[in-house]
Amino acid sequence: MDKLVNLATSDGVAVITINNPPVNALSPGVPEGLLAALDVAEEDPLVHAIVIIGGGRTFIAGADIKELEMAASGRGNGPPEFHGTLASIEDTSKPVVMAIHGTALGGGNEVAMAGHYRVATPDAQIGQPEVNLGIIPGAEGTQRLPRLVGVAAAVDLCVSGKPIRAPEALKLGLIDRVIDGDLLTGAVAFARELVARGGALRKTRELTDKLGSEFVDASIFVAGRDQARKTRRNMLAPLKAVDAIEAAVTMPFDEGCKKEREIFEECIASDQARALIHAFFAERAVSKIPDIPKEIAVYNIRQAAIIGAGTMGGGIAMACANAGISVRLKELQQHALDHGLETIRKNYENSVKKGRFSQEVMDQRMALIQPQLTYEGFDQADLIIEAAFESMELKKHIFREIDKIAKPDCVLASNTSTLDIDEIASVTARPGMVIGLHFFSPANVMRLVEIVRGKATSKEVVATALALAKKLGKVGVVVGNCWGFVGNRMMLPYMREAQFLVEEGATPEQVDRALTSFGMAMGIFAVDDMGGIDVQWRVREERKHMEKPGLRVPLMLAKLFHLGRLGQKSGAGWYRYDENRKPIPDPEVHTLIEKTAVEGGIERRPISDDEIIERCIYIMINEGAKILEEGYALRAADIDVIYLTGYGFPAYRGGPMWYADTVGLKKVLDRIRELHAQHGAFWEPAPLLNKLADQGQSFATYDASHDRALALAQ
Ligand code: T1G
Repeated sequence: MDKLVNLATSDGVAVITINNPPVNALSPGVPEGLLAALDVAEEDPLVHAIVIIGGGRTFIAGADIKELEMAASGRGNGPPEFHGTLASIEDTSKPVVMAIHGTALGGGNEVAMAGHYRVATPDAQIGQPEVNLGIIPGAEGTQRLPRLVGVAAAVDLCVSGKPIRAPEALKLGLIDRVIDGDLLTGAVAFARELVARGGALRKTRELTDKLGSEFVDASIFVAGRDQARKTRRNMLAPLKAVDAIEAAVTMPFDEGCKKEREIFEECIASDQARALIHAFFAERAVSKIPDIPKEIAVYNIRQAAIIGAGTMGGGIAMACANAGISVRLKELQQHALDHGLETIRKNYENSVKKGRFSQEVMDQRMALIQPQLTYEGFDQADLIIEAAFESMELKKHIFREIDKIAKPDCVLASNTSTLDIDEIASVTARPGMVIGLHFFSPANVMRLVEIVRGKATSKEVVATALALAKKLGKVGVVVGNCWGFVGNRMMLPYMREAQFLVEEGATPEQVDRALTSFGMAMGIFAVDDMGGIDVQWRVREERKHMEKPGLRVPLMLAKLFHLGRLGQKSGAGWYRYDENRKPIPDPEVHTLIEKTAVEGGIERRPISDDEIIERCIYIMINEGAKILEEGYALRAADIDVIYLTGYGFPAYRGGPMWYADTVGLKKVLDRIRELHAQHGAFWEPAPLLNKLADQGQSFATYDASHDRALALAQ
């Protein structure tokens, strides 16, 4: 056969191996190779059974998403089609056993379900994650899956997009055996048993016993649509997946497949699919740093040490322990250390209660966290992370101390969210080993880590930080060292604009409602209250000297701060909070805003939700463009990943920069120019935005040409 698919036969069993690294995607040539191998095996009289297996680390991880990207943007020959391949597998006259290891995802599981039997290793992951790309299964998965696992389980797998492990797949009837030993050996033995047993082959498409009926399943579809609306807010594909599975119950197999195909093509032509496919590749591109070669040496992080057991320090310690890295956790005073450790324990106990992992796993993780009041053992650490109070003087003091203690190849990191990494590094004798690791609260949950590259930070240390982020199961995005780096630098004008909007006539709850309808995970005023009005106020005070004189300053934050309305922590901020920390609109705040506006000479007027979205999102886009042209972010796509994984921006909009491309840079710029005329300097269009819009370009084309330029520069 060819290099993508090969065939080997021994003792009557043909083994077809797919070799399309890195994840055996169904790229062009793979289905064709599969068909060719099947034909040979089918024709070979010495062959009595067939095993299909993936070469390398996984079975088939789905259709080739690059092909889907082409199809979604109307390029290429349309979305891939696998009907012929699937029918050929299923209609083979000899038992076809699918041997699954690693992942069988999307088209991978659809190929597997076209086989007559499936076996898998215990840790294999099987699922239909297509909704995460804004599409539905498009290779008959919505028709075969309910026939194997029942309608309810099929709906859950396709709406959640979450894979299941082999033992659960066995329970559901998706696979027929879990192979503990060598997979291929086990699969071939299973195939031989089938030959010995003989009898008719089980074709998934002919199975109906688990389909129930339109009447019986009606409540499942209602529940499925509710689940989709609740857990995948505003997303098209999860609802469409339920429609396709419903067709499996109401239509014969072939009609159901046609219906699925129609829905699939509708989804792949949607903005949501384009945005989510962009997000998929953007998240994988962040680790590619043009001037850092893939094979560069990285420091091995086995032992970490953290300074500060507060909210951030405690969360970072958990993230390390969860990844099997032992952690020394230092605090100044016993009560602070006890409080930090108690919070960690409570978090783990909650996870055990929710069945996320066992008590035994909790104990193992707690055992990896060593609380202490001294620097004992810090001289053995491979990484020291400072997570102390956000004060430059305090951080410099700590870095002077750890610089004296740490071993030469220890990476020194600060979890600062805004302060100058170069200034912190300047107090050490090893600025090349200093880097910013900006985690997001709760650090044991949030996926984003902004990796702040200082002027002196070595390439090895940057690569080590990227590898560490991957090891912690997080997304590390390399950013430059400017105030607030990327995420918070864009957050500041966003918060400011939202506060101007309430001074001019909107209410905090109206702004938050518009933002959450747009898809933001939380409204900006709810975020403010969660982070703490005092924290915002301190950031504002620290930045005062950096603000251009004469520019408008939001008036409410100081009012709330001086009234002691610090947000959730004080029971009131922009909202009032009940005992369950539920935000309640507060007439007192409305009155305070109206009074403050009068004092500030601000005329109030009705504000539309569209204006709220434009002003809150476009100000971020404009700041993002400035960050790009100043070189503090490598790609617009990196900015998107930061907002998708750290700031609750809706994935189905692709991130702020991709969203700008979807709206059209010309349209965004025209509106920004209007706002500039109305509201002044804060809205001065970024030169890069001017240039790209005037040239009919997009941030996506900017990234492509910029990547090329950077690659050429190396
Ligand atoms: N197509 C093309 N490239 C893929 C790919 C795919 N399906 N999956 C991964 N890659 C690339 C990825 O871009 C990266 O490239 C490298 O492989 C390693 O990936 C018909 C239409 C399998 C769990 O949604 O979830 O089937 O950056 O860094 O962390 O109904 O990749 O090195 O150049 O993520 O070990 C459904 C997507 C498709 C699965 C491995 N399938 N992949 O994770 O490695 S739609 C999916 C993943 C479909 C059918 C429909 C993960 C993984 P590069 P990685 P990883």
